[in-house]
Amino acid sequence: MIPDSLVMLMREAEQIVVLTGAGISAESGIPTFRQALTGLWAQYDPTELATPEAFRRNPQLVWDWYAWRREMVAAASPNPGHFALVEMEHHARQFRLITQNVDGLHARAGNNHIIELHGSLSRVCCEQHRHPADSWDDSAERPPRCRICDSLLRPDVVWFGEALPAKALEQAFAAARAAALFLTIGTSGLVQPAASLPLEAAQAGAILVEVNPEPTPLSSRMDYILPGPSGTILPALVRAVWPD
Ligand code: BV8
Repeated sequence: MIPDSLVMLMREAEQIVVLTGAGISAESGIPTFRQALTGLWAQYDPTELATPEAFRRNPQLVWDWYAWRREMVAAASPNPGHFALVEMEHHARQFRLITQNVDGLHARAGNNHIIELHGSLSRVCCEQHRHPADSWDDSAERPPRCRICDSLLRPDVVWFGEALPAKALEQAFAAARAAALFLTIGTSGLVQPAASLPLEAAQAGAILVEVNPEPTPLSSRMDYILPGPSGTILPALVRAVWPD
């Protein structure tokens, strides 16, 4: 299932760079963005909820949506796909992991040097000055207020229409340009600027690999497509490349 030529390329690669999306967490039971969100949230479009406008319009609804997602992620565990990337980081000469995900599962699996393009569900800050909040009481008022400036607390994630953290973005593009081999895993390749990273890597000469059960707008640019769930494909890939 893993082409021999890809096995050789991965063994020889000076730097392996990985970009992950919501698909790698699907087998941990976390719904992807485009999968209909289960239960209470089925009637909302995530791209409508994950915006500053939605928060201004209905801060409690947005705060509650993220509280629901925080609970779901806390109850979830990394899956074999996440652990295969920890193995890959261990074996690769140089390795960079860039994620669009905000669920923190790569860190919980044991990867280091993770570039979080879109922030993290586990972090909360205030909307006015981004003062971090490591605890809050939302029994009285939801969203709770910042203890320093009294503005509303919000999740420390990047909403649609918001700029990505400059340092993370810079590190991600630098990694893409230095990649010998660039894997995109579990992403629909629809959200910018993350979706430009594989193309940036290709322009700099990287071999592109896609791991996804479905084709995506990026598929036509790939050198290798490994069709299937990352929880199965990634462990098989790591075993084929580093069998010891
Ligand atoms: C920006 C955090 C500029 C929040 C996320 C109009 C106005 C403003 C901006 C825009 C606009 N038009 C376009 C844009 C740009 C916009 C954008 O790209 N929009 C899209 C919808 C067209 N981008 C932005 O707004 C970005 N900011 O441009 O700012 C700017 C500059 C300066 C100053 C001011 C502004 C910000 C984008 C970040 C948004 N935040 N997340 C939260 O999570 O709540 S994005 C969010 O959606 C995720 O983080 C992720 O990135 C994205 C979902 O994508 P995927 O991860 O790919 O997930 P998806 O569900 O789509 O696909 C899952 C895939 O997995 C599928 O392919 C499936 O087949 C596969 N899969 C399923 N199961 C498995 C699997 N794969 C493997 N194994 C399996 N088992």
